[in-house]
Amino acid sequence: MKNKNLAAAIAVLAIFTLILGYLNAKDLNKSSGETVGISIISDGNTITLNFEEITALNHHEFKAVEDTSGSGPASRKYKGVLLREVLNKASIDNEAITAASKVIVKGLDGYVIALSTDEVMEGKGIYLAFEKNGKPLGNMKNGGSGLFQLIAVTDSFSQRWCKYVFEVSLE
Ligand SMILES: Nc1nc2c(c(=O)[nH]1)N[C@H]1C(S)=C(S)[C@@H](COP(=O)(O)O)O[C@H]1N2
Ligand SMILES: [Mo]
Repeated sequence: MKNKNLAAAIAVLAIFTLILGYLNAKDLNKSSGETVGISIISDGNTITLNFEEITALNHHEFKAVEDTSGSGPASRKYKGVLLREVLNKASIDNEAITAASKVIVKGLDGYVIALSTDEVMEGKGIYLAFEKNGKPLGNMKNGGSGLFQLIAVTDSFSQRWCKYVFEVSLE
């Protein structure tokens, strides 16, 4: 009887260890500068879409002027999906987007930007990009700006072009 209890206790502890290890590994992934997808938060619900689910949406090619600290302003060709369509994919319909007051986008390094729901609904101009000049954006770890970078096409100093996006929330 005693042995049985002991075996059960060990089994429970082993399962806890596995769960904690798994959660820790997920966090490690984040702090190492790699994202696997984006968490979409609305009304207290979180839906995580992975890279494949996001890039399976309609692709849009667009040109935008990138202005970084390293290079001056330069026109680049991007490929991405509309942020609105990503929200729709996460079961947030246009009505729910319009009812919110703003959309907050967060990058792994703590950078946070805000968009108005009007901008998001407009149907052009607010993208989650994943390719620049035909190449993947890369990630924070390898000196890139992805896997996804939020691009607000009309921002003249790239100030809201949030790199390393891991979370989008409606507020
Ligand atoms: N995640 C993240 N995105 C960001 C920033 C940042 O610090 N972190 N800086 C913004 C600013 S102010 C500019 S001009 C562009 C280019 O910044 P970079 O020169 O640091 O690449 O990215 C924007 N997006
Ligand atoms: Mo900037």
